[in-house]
Amino acid sequence: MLVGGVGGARFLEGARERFGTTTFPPRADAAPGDDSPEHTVTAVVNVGDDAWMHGVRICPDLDTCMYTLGGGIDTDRGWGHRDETWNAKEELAKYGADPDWFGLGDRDLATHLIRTRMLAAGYPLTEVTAALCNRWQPGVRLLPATDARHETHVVIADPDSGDGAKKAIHFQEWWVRYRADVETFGFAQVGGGEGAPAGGKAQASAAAIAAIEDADVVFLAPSNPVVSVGAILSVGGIRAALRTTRAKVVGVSPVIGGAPLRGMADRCLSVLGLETSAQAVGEHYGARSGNGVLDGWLVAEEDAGVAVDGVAVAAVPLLMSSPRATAAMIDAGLDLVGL
Ligand code: FO1
Repeated sequence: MLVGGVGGARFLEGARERFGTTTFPPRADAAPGDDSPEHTVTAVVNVGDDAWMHGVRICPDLDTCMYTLGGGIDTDRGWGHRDETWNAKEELAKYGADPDWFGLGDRDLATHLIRTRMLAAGYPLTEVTAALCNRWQPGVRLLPATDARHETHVVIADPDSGDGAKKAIHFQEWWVRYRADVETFGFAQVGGGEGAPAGGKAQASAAAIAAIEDADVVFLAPSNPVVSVGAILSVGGIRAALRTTRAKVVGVSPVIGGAPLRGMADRCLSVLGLETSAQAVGEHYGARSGNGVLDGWLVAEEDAGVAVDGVAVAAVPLLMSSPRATAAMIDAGLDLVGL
């Protein structure tokens, strides 16, 4: 499953419901050939939202998936801990420490401190994530798409300059501080550095590539097609793995009847000059028989009639109103590609 944050976490709850719990990280005492489950669920998670703030490394989509599946998410916000407090955030603001617009919760801070300490000790993000999941027991494998930096930055008209100068800001500033309500010209992945070949762009982790290559089926969750799924597809090696895996690849439309379910997919699509429709997103992902990544495309019943060259399309209920409802969507995807 290629997933982003809130929508991705909800999709994973359905996958866990449908395929059963995957022990992750694997129990150290697992007896060889133990009664391992018939299926395992692996999520390749977007790291484009990740950011350094106040000296700690924050991984919003990995944390949203981990907290949601581990039962610790704040369900109203869709991100961060429930029962959260904001003392550190308030104290930082009193020191005038930037940024003061990001919701850094006290409980959440512990996750970032552990992650930052482990990264500083040289552990790759894949291993840091497994260590954090030891506590949360999400019931699916959570893998960052890459261990390298691959942040989404956004080119906007600089609100502080009168002459329409442009500047690049981090996705979190665009999303949280400006709510995307600023003239936006494009997205860029800022990456490479540690974990990437010398100065090159971020490469997918071996675990993420293996998860795609060894899969029976791959789903693109109904996450933001630009800054979540798109940011995963832009990691070196991911598209190639999707195009060569023996697994069938099924996408789930994040747009129902011309409107995105949550988040700002419409805003992101318009930046790329794409229409906010199940048709446009399906064509954007494209068919594996062409130069795209899809074998199947699930659209909502409101979008029946959508056709994408080279891609099998089915119109089914797409509201992830419960894990059972999402599991039914997954079954529809399996049927669509003959599994
Ligand atoms: N989203 C917000 O809209 N406002 C916030 O203050 C905020 C803080 C935050 C802290 C930790 C975290 O893991 C996620 C957080 N998010 C917040 C969500 C974050 O911006 C995600 O990148 C988006 O939801 C897109 O997935």
